[in-house]
Amino acid sequence: MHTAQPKIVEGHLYIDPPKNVPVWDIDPYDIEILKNPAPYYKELLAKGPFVYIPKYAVLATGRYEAVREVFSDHTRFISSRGIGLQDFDVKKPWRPKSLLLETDPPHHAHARKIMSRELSPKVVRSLQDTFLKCARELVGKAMARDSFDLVADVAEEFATIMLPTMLGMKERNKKNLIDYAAMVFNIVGPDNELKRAALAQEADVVPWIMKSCQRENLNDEGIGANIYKGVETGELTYDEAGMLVRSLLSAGTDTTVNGVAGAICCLAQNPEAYEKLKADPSLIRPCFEEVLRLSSPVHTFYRTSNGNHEVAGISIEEGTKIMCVLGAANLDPNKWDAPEEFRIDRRPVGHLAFGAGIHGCVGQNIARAEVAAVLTALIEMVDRIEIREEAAWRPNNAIHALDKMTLTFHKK
Ligand code: OVV
Repeated sequence: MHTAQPKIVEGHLYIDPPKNVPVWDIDPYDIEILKNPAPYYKELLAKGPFVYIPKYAVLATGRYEAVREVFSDHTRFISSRGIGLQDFDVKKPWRPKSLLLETDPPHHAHARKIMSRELSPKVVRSLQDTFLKCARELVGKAMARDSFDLVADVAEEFATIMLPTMLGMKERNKKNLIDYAAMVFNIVGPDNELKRAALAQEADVVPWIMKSCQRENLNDEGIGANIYKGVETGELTYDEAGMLVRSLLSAGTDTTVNGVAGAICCLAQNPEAYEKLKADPSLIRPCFEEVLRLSSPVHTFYRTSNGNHEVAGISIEEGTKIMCVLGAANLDPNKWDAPEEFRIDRRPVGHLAFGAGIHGCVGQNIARAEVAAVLTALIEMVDRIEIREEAAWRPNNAIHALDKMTLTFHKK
């Protein structure tokens, strides 16, 4: 006699559509949707707090209130089973789980405490001059050219110079950092071309990343060495310290690239906003919050329901993967007035670009300081941003990523 096997879809348990939830026959990972998600976000928001997507057997939400509730309740909606489509209780993860992203309390709190300390406001302040110097150099170089690519020449350069500098990495390898980031974020998606291409790169990229996380490949001055100090005090094992450094490489590259690129892209597309920013530098920080709300560099992450729970009157079965569409939540008209408008003085408190709850981005103050440095350099030096070739998008299963945008910086 054989026992019935549970049905598995995309590495997680199959669930039937819950009662009262519209079934939506769509592939949110279709390349065209990943490149231009706005119409999909609109439809998702219009359909109600949740939809069931049969292709992946998941519940999806883009509504601000529902996404916030799921993200804020780490006891019901957990991360240790993975923040992508795959359930780590069903199928083994592709890499050892992150001690930060893919854990729950109480383990999570220990890693989080160490990382918050190493990325504290004091650390951020100590890095400000370094960020500004690099920003001025890159803006200057871009300005000296007739035209340049915002992504490759400014955003990727900035992120992959600053990350190794902060961490104290002895070797900088732009390509490996960019490729690893693309892998990590594509792999949280479904078994599509993007995920398969990412997995195929493993042998070329992962050994270098793991090597770079080792103590001997970090100098004595950076955040990396500071994390390893926890080994001496007995707060961490050597391997755990390496894993926390790995988290910074995983989470600190693509997010920063798209934070920087997103900011300059929005300002290029909205010249009146750029004029306003030049006239009032105190808008630099609110401007970046608005860029984050409008562009949501991380567009989608999941949680897994660890029991039978209810959100917005909908029953959610144990083992359900909940697709939380941050990009849609940041455009929800129930939350934001004229959500499609870029208003640099909006001050969009509560946007979900950095997530929410205990897993909210631990590097967010670093990100803010980095982009503030870039925008400071920009308004000091650049009078006008001209678009030579409009933005093209690089499809990714979790990142709304700019691929290329050709610009000219006109000197002040
Ligand atoms: C992709 C990502 C985001 C945030 C954290 C991590 C990875 C991690 O590896 O800890």
